[in-house]
Amino acid sequence: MPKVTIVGAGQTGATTAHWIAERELADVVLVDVVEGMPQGKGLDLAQAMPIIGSDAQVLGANDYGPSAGSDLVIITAGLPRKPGMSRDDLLEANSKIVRAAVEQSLAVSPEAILVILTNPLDAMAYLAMKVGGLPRQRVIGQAGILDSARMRTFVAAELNVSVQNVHCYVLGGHGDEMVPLTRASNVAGVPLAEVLPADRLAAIVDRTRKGGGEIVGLLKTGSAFYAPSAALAQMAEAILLDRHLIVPASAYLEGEYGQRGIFFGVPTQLGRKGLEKIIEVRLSEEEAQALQVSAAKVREAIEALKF
Ligand code: TXD
Repeated sequence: MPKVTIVGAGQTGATTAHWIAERELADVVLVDVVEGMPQGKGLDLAQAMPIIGSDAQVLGANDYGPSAGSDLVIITAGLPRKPGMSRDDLLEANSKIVRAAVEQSLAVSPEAILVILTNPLDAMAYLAMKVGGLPRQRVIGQAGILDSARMRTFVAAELNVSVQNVHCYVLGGHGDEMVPLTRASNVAGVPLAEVLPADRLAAIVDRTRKGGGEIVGLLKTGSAFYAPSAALAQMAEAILLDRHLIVPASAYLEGEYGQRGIFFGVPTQLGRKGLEKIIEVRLSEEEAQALQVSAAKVREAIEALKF
């Protein structure tokens, strides 16, 4: 069985371990700095496996020893937002945490692919690639699957259709300037604009952009974790099972979409080597402009990084 290390055994980390182990995608090692907590969650999850019928092994630790030889390292370690905070407010504190996580995990798993979740997402993925000295194929940030899933949920509820019939693509940085591509989004192949009145579509786009903040405002003590961890599990599956799956994710751009030197949400193809391809779709003038605004925000966060 492949091996996945999840750094950060908090809300998203532990729930990701749950999805991955339940689906028997890999053995899972949870690493966290809090004494006893990852061990306790690991043991609890391991004891759920006989009931679920999965032979995945789950284990928690405070050091990286047990994580040696991982195929995939998922980094969720870091502070989440509190109400009123933007994702960029987390930059300084989380930089140190992500840096340590990358160095220590690669020291024992030099071949691993890294998937980053920690916010501010695009800047943290950039930091991970630079600190690890890795090619862009091996570092991918999670944002787009989640943002697109939020939009899919809202559209499906509005039209009373199965979420499986709704396909949405949200690109750009993982901030409130993200860009829902309404032209490329559809319900069973029919463009959204043909099935939703313009004002309803605009309301859904707006709610999608603020989707993370909506949940932070409700939870008050943390941020969303069920949908973000489901997104991480989908990326893990695409990579470990070499699915060549096309999903929106944050990747390092080398000229695609007119951007160079930043991580940015784009349609990616994921498989055993990590990022296999960035897919370029034709954009309207308006979409291209919105992406420029979003890219400028991401660039600002990356320039603020000190490492
Ligand atoms: O779509 C996305 N990219 C996001 C991003 C969706 C959801 C959450 N997103 C971000 O992930 C969020 O803003 C945070 O920056 C991270 C983690 O969110 P989570 O909700 O899981 O936070 P928790 O529950 O506070 O868990 C973080 C854990 C906690 O147990 C800490 O003890 C641990 O990280 N931590 C560490 N683990 C290992 N090593 C170090 N250095 C470390 N520092 C803290």
